[in-house]
Amino acid sequence: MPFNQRTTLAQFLIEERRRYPGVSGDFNMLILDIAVACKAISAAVAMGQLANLHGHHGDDQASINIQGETQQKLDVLSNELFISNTNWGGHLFAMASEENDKPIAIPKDYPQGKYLLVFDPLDGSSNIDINVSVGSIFSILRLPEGHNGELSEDIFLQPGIKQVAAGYALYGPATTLMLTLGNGVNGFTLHPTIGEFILSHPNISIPEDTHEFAINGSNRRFWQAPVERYVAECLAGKTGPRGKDFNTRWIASMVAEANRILTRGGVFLYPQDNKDPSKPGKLRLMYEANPIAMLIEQAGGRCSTGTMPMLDVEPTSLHQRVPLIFGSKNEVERLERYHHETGK
Ligand code: AHM
Ligand code: MG
Repeated sequence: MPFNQRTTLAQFLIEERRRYPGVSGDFNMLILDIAVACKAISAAVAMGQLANLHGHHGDDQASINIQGETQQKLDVLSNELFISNTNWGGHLFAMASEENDKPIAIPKDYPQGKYLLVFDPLDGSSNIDINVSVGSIFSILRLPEGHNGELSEDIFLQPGIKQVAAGYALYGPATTLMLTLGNGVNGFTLHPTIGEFILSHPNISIPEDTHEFAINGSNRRFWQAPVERYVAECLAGKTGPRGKDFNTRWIASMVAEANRILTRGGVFLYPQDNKDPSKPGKLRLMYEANPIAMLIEQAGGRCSTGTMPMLDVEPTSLHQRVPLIFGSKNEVERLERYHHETGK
């Protein structure tokens, strides 16, 4: 299709906004700023080894983030790009990132706005050095009514159902942006020479059934009964209780798994297990599970902790971890049923 018949991200946002007369448009500018951050990160990731950005941050003395994980050089750069491309526009009151222990203030030189931006600047970054897809995840919340103007962690602690928008950019063979403004999910592909995100996947809908599931099988000895049962039944294939063969997938890059599921269905599990009782799952609620949950549910899929809908979880801290199950509706509902049946 010729370029002049394509819808750019800016055009898409403006046309969406026209449906709600009287809105300020601040929000559109924020999404466009996030898109610029993602393009900058995409460019850095695409340089690969040539940019000398592979490996750990801090030379020989690798630095460790709040999660206790080693920061890659590209984690640090991506975090800086996310912050510097979104903090100046006057849309945000504050931000929070996977890479920062505390909330991030807007510099005094810039006006403050009414939104909060929560993000994981480079998800799946253990995959950078091996040239496997990584991505950036973001969630937008409103500053709570009647806040006292103080920057504290508390203002971010809102359940996922309150998200105004969410999305991710995936830096794969093509760079794509999946976006929900609370009215379905639309996918955009970065045109590499024009430098615009172009609407390529309108109104995404996840098939209700699937024969693909993704879980890190190396944790099997720690799984709890409902997950053990679900996986065993899938692996039993055609002659087992499910009566069909399943494929397994594990990319170790959640954005890439989410993208597969938004595109052709499937189910992803990073459940609570018995490995470390202090950690209820590996992935983080505020900037991994919640934005993915909003996208998946807006596309007709389902996202759950196993025992409750993800979007209803009341957060207690910015970096809290949560069991995460998402994907094709009938599979996630089955997993929820198994959890309820075993009282887990
Ligand atoms: P990260 O935010 O530090 O990159 O960690 C999150 C990633 C997810 O993208 C992925 O699903 C998971 O960690 C992989 O975990 P594992 O190393 O257990 O396979
Ligand atoms: Mg992450």
